Amino acid sequence: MPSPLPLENGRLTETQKAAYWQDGYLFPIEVMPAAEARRMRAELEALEAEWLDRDLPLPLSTYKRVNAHCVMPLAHRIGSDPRILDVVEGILGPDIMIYAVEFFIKEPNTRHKVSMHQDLTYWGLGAIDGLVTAWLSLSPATPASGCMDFVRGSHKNAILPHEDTFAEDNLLSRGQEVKVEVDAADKIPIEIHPGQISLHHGLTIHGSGPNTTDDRRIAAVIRYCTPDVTQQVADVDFALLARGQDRFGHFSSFPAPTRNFTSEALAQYDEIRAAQAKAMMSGAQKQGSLYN
Ligand SMILES: O=C(O)CCC(=O)C(=O)O
Repeated sequence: MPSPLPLENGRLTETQKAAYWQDGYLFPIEVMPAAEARRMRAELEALEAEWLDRDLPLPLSTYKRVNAHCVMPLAHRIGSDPRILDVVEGILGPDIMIYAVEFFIKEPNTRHKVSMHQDLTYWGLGAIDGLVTAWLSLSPATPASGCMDFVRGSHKNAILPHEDTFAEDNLLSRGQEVKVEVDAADKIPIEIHPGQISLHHGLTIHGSGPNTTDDRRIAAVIRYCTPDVTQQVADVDFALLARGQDRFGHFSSFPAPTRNFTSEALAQYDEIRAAQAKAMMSGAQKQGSLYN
């Protein structure tokens, strides 16, 4: 198991920051005790048990997978965690917005995978440095459970051509796959354990394989950006200020949820989903729901 990087007072050192900009990723970074991450998992699983058979407008899996921070206080709390923000500040600086929080879950012994892709391809935000993903492990992420694989230095590319596969076993919205051959030897497995995060740049080529273990592989995935980032495809976009100041006003804000799936939050969710769909599905051959 790789040893966590030594932080200085919970913050990245200059060497670690340089490694992020050189490689396009950084891991493993311990942001909380494993026991605390396990409690978050238990909280998520209690929510799943309580809400799976309730009459929500969309499947529960959609709310977990896309913009969970709009409707689930747990997701917003994770995105606002000062220990994660202290680390992210070393990459983005003092002004930090939460663009999205998603729970990426692979059930035990399933085929689901994530094809190799660059995150920024369909978000309408351009090829920017001002977006970083913090991927918090709530259960062990190992090669056997389908941890992510990163291609070192690939964030130095522009947005590369992608192909939509809409493959049923792919967890991405369009089953998008970068149209370059990635050699198996160039895939760095990002093994991390509960309470640890990895960071990756929005242009880093990455994906993940199936979960071949008997446990669920669960991650809380937070996309942070700087307030100067602009939505270039959709008419409007949404993000919440987590730290510092927003001197630009490029993103619309909304109230953070205080209870699970309130009717106000569900209506807000639909508005955000409709706005972002314009960027997410732009140029897709097949129209359909954003995620399932
Ligand atoms: O969780 C995974 O396996 C993939 C997640 C991913 O693609 C991302 O966080 O950008």
